Amino acid sequence: MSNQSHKLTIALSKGRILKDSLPLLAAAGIELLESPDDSRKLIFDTSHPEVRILVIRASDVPTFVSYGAADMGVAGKDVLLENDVSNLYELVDLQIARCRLMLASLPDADLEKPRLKIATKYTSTTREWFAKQGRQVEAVKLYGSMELAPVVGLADAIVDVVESGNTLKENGLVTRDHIMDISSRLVVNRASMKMKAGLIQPIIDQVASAVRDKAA
Ligand code: PRT
Ligand code: MG
Repeated sequence: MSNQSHKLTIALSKGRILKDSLPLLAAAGIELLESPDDSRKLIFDTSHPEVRILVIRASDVPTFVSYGAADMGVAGKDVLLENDVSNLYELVDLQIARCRLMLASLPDADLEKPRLKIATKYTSTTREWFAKQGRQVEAVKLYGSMELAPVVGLADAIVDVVESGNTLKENGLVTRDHIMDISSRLVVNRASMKMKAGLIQPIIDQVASAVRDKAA
């Protein structure tokens, strides 16, 4: 268990977000004391005596931060769009874990037909995007392996994030539309922002400055 001296808790997720967030947090004097890759622990102390890091599922980050179980976190815009973010401030576009939210299907699929069925993790974003074009679609919620859905006839198309495009290609799918560009954001609990501004604001400033340096 972690001790109680921690004043600030940051939620990250294993994988690309953790890997790409760590150099940015290091610029704010926050470094992990051990690698989460070699550990089954979920809470990690850092070089900053007042800061600890939680390593959780990517899709759970907005929940932990919304409820104040973490004061801040890093989450993909794709995940934020599917969650209630009314208790969060989205403060910095970290320009990491970048990808594109795409509509994809088998090459010959007719996407103009009525009652289109779309398999996706991103049901709200999908319905909204089609609604903006005056189309109502059936969004079939999946938690993974979206690429399989058109191949086995579960859906006409999928909406998923794409990086290299290899996953689509290996499953015989082609991109049909580019819905939006995605990157990860630094989010802060609204109450924490007020109560812990002295601790949080310098971290935000240093992280934002590290993002600018990287882009320059
Ligand atoms: O753990 P959990 O299932 O809850 O979440 P997760 O699997 O989405 O977590 P993670 O770490 O994989 O993704 C975290 C965030 O990274 C996402 O919310 C996105 O904002 C962002 N991101 C960037 C990606 C990708 N690139 C990406 N390529 N998230 C997922 N992928 C998937 C993609 O859907 C495909 O299945 O990776 C696979 C490989 O992609 P290709 O196109 O390179 O083949
Ligand atoms: Mg994943």
